[in-house]
Amino acid sequence: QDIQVQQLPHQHNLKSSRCSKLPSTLVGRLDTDKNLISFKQLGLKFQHLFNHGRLQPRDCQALQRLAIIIPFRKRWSHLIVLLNNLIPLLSRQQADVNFFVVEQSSRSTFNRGALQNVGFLEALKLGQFDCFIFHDVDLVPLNDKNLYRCGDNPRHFSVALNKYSYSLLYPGYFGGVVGLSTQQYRDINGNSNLYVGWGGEDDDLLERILNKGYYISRYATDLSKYDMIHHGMDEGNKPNPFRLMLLAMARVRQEVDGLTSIQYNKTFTDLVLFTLITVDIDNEQ
Ligand code: GDU
Repeated sequence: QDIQVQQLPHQHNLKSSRCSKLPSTLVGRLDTDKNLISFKQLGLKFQHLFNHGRLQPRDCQALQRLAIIIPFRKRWSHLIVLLNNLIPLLSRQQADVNFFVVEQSSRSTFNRGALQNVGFLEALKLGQFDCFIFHDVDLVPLNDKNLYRCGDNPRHFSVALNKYSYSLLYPGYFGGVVGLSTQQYRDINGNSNLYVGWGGEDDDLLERILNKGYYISRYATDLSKYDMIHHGMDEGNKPNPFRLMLLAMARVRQEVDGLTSIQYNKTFTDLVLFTLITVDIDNEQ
């Protein structure tokens, strides 16, 4: 059942000049703040930067309007650490952002690709976004010159993870944190909805991108470092035994499996720093 949600306001005051491509507020290399504060403290710490759930630069007009989509279930402590680090970083980048936490209800096996599709479709009902950044909840960027913006091709941001000694897992790795413009994500028909459980959906996304004639871009490794917050295997997200079989047919299914075919029910909760979209996914579609 849909709950009526207020449209997000457009730019709340007209700012004369465009923000700089490389703001002077950037500091470069960062350490992760792993302190576990409460959501209330988080809200109090950052609410002055937000207007109706939207983080915006004060004195200039941002270059792009971003939606950050976080696929989510039962990782509240990770979400706190992520927001506590990402909000000040994006503020220094002079980004214009709304955060959408897309939470899968506990009834079905986790489906990261489908959650990302829901985030994209629902965000666009609430505002006009140029750039979508799909962001795992446990990855914290370690350099604020890792600019959260979309380009002519889809971008892979999380290239070098502490877990893998800051080297790329494999050349075609496209998991973790990725950015696609609204047009790019539409062109590829989003993610596949068919990867139920852990693994494969990120490789499928790359297949869809390449099949539509795009390449992937990456920043230099030094800028693309992330801390992965330690976690074990989650309940309801076992490795998907069908993932390689699905991947073999990724390009064949692309037109009929994705944004155009997803079925779900959702509810919204508007919070100070993000919109929580709780979703029932039909994994049998
Ligand atoms: N997630 C939850 N709750 C869960 C399971 C997953 O919130 O119960 C979300 C989180 O955002 C999490 C993301 O899904 O960060 C990815 O899940 P995992 O962290 O369990 O997976 P990995 O750490 O192995 O991540 C890698 C890539 C992911 C994705 C995944 C395969 O970094 O982008 O491709 O493999 O599904």
